Amino acid sequence: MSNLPCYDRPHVAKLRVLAFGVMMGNTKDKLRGGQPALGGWIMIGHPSVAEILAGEGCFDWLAVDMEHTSTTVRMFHELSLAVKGTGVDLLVRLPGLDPQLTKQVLDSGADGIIVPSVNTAAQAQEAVAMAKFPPAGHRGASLCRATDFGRNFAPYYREHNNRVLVVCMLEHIDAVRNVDAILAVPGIDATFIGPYDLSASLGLAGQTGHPDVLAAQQTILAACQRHAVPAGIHVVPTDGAEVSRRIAQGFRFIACGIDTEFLQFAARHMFREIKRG
Ligand code: 3PY
Ligand code: MG
Repeated sequence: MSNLPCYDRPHVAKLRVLAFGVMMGNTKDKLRGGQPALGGWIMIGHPSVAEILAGEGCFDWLAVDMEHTSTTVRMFHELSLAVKGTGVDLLVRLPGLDPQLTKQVLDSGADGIIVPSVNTAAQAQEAVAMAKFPPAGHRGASLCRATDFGRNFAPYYREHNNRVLVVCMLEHIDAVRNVDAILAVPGIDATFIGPYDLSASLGLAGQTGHPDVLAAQQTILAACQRHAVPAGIHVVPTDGAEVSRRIAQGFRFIACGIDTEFLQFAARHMFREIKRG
């Protein structure tokens, strides 16, 4: 594999131009500065997957999916070790509003949480509260890995509430209806549209390009812009041009595919080339 930074490789050159000069760095700082923060999605819970993706030097963040996989807290801990020192923020998509699991993944080294199906302001408030230490929230304090087993307790505790990333997924038509109330909740660092669940909630499961689904996405995007909360979306099939289009549309917190999709895409692409001769 090339040691060149990914932006110096031909296959990502277009992304560099269209992505407003994105450089790897701190996700939260980029979002605060109005810059796109590009991520990858980890469904295969092996540390090598995290190590390979982080080693590409392109992703601002990687999210470990604990909603739709069998990934355990112990596996997450190993994934966190695999990206240590890379500068990539490691996030967890939780299975739901789960304060216990939130404590465990943050204690193991997660830089933030992505909470699925936030449909009401009360749910958004709980999403923020479970990620933060008192008085802002109710995360418990401990001498866990995140604090370097206590050696870094005081600075970690002091800086955590400001540093932790809280992303609320808006992926149901109820969330679209309540979007202004949800976005009025302080402490949401970004929203994130799940196009599949959003389509399913409209009775259009999987029809992510249906005009009603796109209209719901647009309502969320416009509301995020009104409330100055970075809007996010999951670009599921591997498609750099679509990522660039979403950035141009105004999205800022973007998942650029999934590890499983990257594998399928590369295999299909290769066999297509072989067939073409
Ligand atoms: C969805 O499309 O519903 C998702 O959750 C994508 O992450
Ligand atoms: Mg979903």
